[in-house]
Amino acid sequence: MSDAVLEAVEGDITTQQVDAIVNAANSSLLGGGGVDGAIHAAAGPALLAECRELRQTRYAGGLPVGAAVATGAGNLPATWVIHTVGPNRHAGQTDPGLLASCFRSSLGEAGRVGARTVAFPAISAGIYGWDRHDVAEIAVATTRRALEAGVVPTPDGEVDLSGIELVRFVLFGRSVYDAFQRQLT
Ligand code: AR6
Repeated sequence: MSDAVLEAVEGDITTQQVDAIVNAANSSLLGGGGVDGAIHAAAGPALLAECRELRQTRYAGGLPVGAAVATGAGNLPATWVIHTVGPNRHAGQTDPGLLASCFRSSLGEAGRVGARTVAFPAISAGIYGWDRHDVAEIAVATTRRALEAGVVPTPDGEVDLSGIELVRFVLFGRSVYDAFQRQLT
């Protein structure tokens, strides 16, 4: 049984004082709009340089939907940015398992690097067109299940999540915040 705290706050993920923030990226890892654009703008060029390096090495073909990878965080208060690619509903990616995988894989990366506190945005609830209620339900249920299991399977083996003390969902706007808060109470 995990005693990690799960909470929702309304705010900007780029200013969070946590060990790792999760980025709702795209497969290119080279930036975009929404929270991805905000994170790259606040982190500065060091983040983009690390992402370019990943594209030349481990993820030459791009980061797959549902996968996650951690980098440093440039000028952000966080130590790590964990990039994940949510399913794009506008492109027909409607499988909730892909979205659940984003949360699970990101927690796995957090565990792997040793992050104790992690902030998530509402992955896929913006440009990628998912309903905020569906995102909130999948995010909270998947996170609870992974923390209770205490481990997540990853392509490189099982990762221990017992060091994670806090998962904070950082939501832009009242309606998304309310959707998450409903799942947490
Ligand atoms: N802090 C917290 N949440 C934010 C912030 C912020 N600074 N900015 C936006 N949001 P989106 P997606 C919210 O579109 O749907 C990018 O171009 C936003 O209001 O950022 O996964 C990528 O490169 C919404 O509730 O991500 C991809 O191409 C949530 O974050 C694509 O968008 C997610 O919205 C990914 O689309």
